[in-house]
Amino acid sequence: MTAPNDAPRRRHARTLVTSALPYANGEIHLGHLAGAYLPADIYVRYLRLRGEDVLYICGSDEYGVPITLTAEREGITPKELVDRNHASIKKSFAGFGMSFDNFSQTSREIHTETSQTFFKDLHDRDLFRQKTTEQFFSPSQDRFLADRYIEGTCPKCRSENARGDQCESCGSSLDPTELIDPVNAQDGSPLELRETTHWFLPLGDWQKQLEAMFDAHPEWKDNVQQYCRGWFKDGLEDRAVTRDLGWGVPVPLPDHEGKVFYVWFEAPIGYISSTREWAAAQIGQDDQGDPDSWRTWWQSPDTRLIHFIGKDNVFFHAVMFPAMLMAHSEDYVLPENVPANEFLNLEGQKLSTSRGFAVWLPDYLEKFKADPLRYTLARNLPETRDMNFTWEGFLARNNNELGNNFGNLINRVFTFIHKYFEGTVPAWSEADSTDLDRAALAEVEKELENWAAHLERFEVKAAMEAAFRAGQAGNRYFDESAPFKSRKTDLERCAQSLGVIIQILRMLAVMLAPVTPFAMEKLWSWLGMESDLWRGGWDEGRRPIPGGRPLGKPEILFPRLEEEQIREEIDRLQALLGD
Ligand code: B3M
Ligand code: ZN
Repeated sequence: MTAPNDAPRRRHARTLVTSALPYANGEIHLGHLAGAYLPADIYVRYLRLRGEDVLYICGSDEYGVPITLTAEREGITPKELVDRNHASIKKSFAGFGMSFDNFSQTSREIHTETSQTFFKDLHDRDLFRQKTTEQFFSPSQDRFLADRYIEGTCPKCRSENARGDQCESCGSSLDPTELIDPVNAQDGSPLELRETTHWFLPLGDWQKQLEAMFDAHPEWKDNVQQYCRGWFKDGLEDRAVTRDLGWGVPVPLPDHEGKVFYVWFEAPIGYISSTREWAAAQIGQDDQGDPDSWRTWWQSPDTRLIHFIGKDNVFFHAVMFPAMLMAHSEDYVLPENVPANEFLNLEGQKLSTSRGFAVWLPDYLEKFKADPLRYTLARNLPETRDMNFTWEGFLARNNNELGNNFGNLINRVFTFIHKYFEGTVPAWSEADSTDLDRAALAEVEKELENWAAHLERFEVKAAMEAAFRAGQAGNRYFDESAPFKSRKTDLERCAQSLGVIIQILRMLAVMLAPVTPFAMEKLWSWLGMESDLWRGGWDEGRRPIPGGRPLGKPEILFPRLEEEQIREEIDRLQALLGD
């Protein structure tokens, strides 16, 4: 049997996958996971299963005003704050099973150097424009203020607490100079307008090429295509790439004291820095180590670059960063796809981190395992519209789907074989198959193909539906072929049925591996598979397991959860809603 959809994928030699760099100003919550992280990890694990060359890059995004303010509030330095948050984010991601090849920090030296060199390349070829504008300066804090830290009266609705970027009362988006009586939002102190000079990337210069990139990718998701087509229609504007701030990568030019890169200029370059850091770390670990091997991943035309993001980051990944890559004097690859997800709601409401209305990953991991959350989110991914997470839904997915549909089947089969067949795969053969056997195997194989075809198109939710249907087919076959009955009447028939079910479990292990990797690594070893699941396990997963092979002793893979275990979580969220 030929593997599905090989042709389009094999044109590429390798795939570089990135997930949006999480902002190091707090913890990861479920909204983040469902947007840029879990779908990417599932996709990467799928490619590894297929034996493809893939590199999965991420890191924390550590500059910008909110971090300075949090650090000031806590009485620590910004570097202390981001180091602490980075460590904690990294730990939570590991607990959740995120399989990054490298997870860096933008406050590291390698990123300073990479982003400064990148800037110089464009600057020295005159691709930026310098402009002088007037911006609000706080004499009491001795710094320029970002728009959202300026407050005043809204010129449109006269509400008194409008922010410099927008008025929450009437929803108008504002320029801070439009505010009546603007003051420093933090301490109410007066402001002065001062002239300041900044560098801008004229995105309009790259619009034609950007549009050509979009034309070449009609398969990109509607949300990405539509947002960007809208911006092209209005005409792309110049975007500032520098700011007057103390916490950021310094602009590497003379007479630029106090100027740093705008976070959205340097953060995407963080993907490159993190790849360089990975390449440097390979030296000594493998003989091929070469500090320049990062170039293969970014500059070789047979690399496929995929950015997983939330929908609020579309502009920067589908327009701004590609324009920067086009502008660079070296040939960088452009994104092959930018799978952007919509938002995840919680118990029917918008997440709000400021109100504490969210579920944070470290809290979750203190009480529950990673697999059930990965599975529940994967079944509810906001791929084409906003989706909703509820604790009741989580309980139901865990008990009914992971527990009943998959876990029980696996457990019953293994226990039965250990009890009556000395723990080895019962003698079976394709030649001895009945119509029922053949139909069941064909159905599960079909779902395995559907599963792979969906993942090729970044349709993780649909892939999980195929896996679920395959589990249902397995259960139906177990009930209909009824080895628990034939054991007493026809031992050969019984052995044949169990042999067939082992083949079904082998395919289920493949389909569930990317979403519930902790449990499936166990099942893979119980099945006596020899290959590394994450280095081309797919091939072995497609080959029949012969009779006579010894099987491992099973344990419960997906323990049931009880209502009282989620009660506390529901009550905490309900209390917040009541406020
Ligand atoms: N840090 C995501 C966010 O906080 C942002 C992503 C950067 S990716 C280069 O919205
Ligand atoms: Zn207003």
